[in-house]
Amino acid sequence: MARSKIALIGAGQIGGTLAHLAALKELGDIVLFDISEGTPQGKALDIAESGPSEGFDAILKGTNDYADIAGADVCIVTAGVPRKPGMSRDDLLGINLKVMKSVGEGIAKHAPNAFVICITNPLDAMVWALQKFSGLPAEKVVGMAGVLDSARFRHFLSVEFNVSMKDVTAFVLGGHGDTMVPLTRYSTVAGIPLPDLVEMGWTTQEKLDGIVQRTRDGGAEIVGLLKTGSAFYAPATSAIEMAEAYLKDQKRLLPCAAYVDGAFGLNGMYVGVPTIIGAGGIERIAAIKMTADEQAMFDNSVNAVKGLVEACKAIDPSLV
Ligand code: A3D
Repeated sequence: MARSKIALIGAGQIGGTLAHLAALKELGDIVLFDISEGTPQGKALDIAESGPSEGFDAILKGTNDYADIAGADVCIVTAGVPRKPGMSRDDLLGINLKVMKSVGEGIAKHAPNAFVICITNPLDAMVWALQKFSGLPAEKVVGMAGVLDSARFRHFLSVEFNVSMKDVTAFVLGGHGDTMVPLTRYSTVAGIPLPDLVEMGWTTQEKLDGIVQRTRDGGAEIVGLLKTGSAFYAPATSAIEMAEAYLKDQKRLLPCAAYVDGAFGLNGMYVGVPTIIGAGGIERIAAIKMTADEQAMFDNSVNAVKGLVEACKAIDPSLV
């Protein structure tokens, strides 16, 4: 059977890390695309030269020509600009919307059957625009955010409880911004929900509230430390988890920015919800029950995403 083909649109910090991880995991052959001349070629060659030591079999190619992504099974989009200290994700909207137009057209022309994972911020609005610009089926275009936000939450919780990260599950839903919704009731240590762990005296409500807030600010914390850009190792790892779920038909239940039409009372919009990812792309949305408080937080987040989508429509009236 031929190897899968993974196209990475954007060969910056996340794009390069994605290429490295995809090669190490032998997910397929890899094409790195970028408008910057030399960057994708240099990164592809550098990673290919790590192959003999690592012992992976993957062909890596760097390119500035969309024709090279032809037939890709998965496209992961990081093209655009990241945040600098003092910027919110929403400040990136105008410039990255233009980038989504060219990327959407490139994918539609050369890789229309791909499963497309968008990472470019502001995430929920950019994945919505990318689906519109590409015209690909909504179940094949998805945004990566919930896996990362949940991983951050899981990491902080595993440190707080001094337990293996493997045993911590967590759910962060809603838009990928300050209004994201870490759901403590659905987050557990090996099945024990966080509110029970508070009752058991493993932590206090105050500490848990602090961890929830640190999760919401997780991206900004890294931006503040790096000063030159935003996180890239964990974002790349999260997108690879999603790509692998698709390529291997794993039917993983992962929180992703998916097109929701009907569930959660939403009428056709992208926002972070629990999804099943398998060979069909987004195969199912898990419409979990929320308490009135959780629903209010989720609605607040949904409204923030709607505002960004309206801002996109105002900039580009072709988006309806
Ligand atoms: P960076 O290292 O700057 O890489 C972006 C790359 O995009 C650069 O190499 C650019 O040359 C390239 N690029 C710009 N315009 C185009 C274009 N029209 N076509 C193709 N390539 C282009 O950024 P990064 O890799 O650190 O981050 C990429 C994006 O991911 C940013 O928008 C970040 O805000 C976003 N991001 C999202 C998350 C989420 O959890 C959703 C996390 C971290 C970063």
